[in-house]
Amino acid sequence: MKQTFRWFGETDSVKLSDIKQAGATGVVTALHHISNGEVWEIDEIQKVKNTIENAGLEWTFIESIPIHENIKLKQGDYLQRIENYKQSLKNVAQCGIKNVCYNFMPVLDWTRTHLFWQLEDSSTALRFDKVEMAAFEAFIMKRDDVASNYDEIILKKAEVRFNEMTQAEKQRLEDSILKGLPGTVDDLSIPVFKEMIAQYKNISHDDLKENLSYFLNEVIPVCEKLGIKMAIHPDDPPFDIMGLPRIITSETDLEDLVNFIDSPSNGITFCTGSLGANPKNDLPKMIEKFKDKIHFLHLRNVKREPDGSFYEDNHLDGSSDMYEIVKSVLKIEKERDLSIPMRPDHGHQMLDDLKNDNAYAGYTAIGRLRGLAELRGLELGILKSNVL
Ligand code: DNO
Repeated sequence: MKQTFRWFGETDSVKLSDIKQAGATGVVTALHHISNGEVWEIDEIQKVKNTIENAGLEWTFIESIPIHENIKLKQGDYLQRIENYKQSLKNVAQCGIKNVCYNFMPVLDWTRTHLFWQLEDSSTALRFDKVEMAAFEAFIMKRDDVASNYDEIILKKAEVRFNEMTQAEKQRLEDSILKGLPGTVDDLSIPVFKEMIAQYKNISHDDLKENLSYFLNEVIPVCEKLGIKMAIHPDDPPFDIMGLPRIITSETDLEDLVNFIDSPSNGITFCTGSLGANPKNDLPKMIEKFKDKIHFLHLRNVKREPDGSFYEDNHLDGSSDMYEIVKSVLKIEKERDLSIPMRPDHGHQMLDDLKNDNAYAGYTAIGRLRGLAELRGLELGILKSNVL
């Protein structure tokens, strides 16, 4: 696997020199200062690329060029937004970057209820608590149709939990969901958020899939000419929240995706954390099935709980068998005779990073370094033990 690390640019308290010390050779980043839907200009791309290369690293993957809501909704100025997207792809290719991650999640990108949830060893982790999510939707957001996403038992528990929460806990819940996780686009307020969600009122899962298919049929032929690989990130969490359709959550969804347009440019970011939160996903089997389509790997491990909640465990712990996952990856790499870019996704806030008040949730240096080091050791162990 090609070892990479995500970097959020000059504002990131994790520096490129830290990434180099972690032993990664590649950087994953984006032009975070460009508004969603605008063109990425060549000089802006080149500036970031030079900074990365001057630190002795390579810009391996763009994560992400975000998709404008009007494209997802296929409304308003979506045609212009698609043209902008194509132009950004041409510009990144001209700068020599050929790998692009994106997602097609409506309104919100990844979502958690706790950003710094304390574990037994005093490190902190990201957590998605289904009961608290239901409490947010029912009592903070006051969504009309909460019963469409949650059963009665969860809603009852949510009511009890909400009544027990302090004001500070309610604020933490709201901020965790709305204030924009690293890599997401906006900080949102409840009224703006509700307006954005309302736009999806009449959009079913099939409608959203059709809009994704339309978008891909527009951009993938351009990517093919440019030699760009697109890699969709699965929805996180992999089920509907806030009444919004989530369409990349399972093996069937990924099958649909690859069938939208058959092309080496139409691929997948295989995120073992997002897909692993759905107990029905057999990750090693899916890696084998989509072997030619996996262009990028996010390796992390969630610990699932019976009610659909989960938290992010250490990379080798949690509910997914990381040994089997990495073994499957190494098998397909051998068959394809290439190294797939991988990043240790998220990590606990631990050791000295616990003192960093500006830490990006999930993206502290030491927790990810631990993850990368463990995964690197696992890879070496598998390669040396002749089990492939
Ligand atoms: C979370 C990330 C996501 C991801 C986007 C890709 O850590 O994996 O924010 O970058 O969904 O577009």
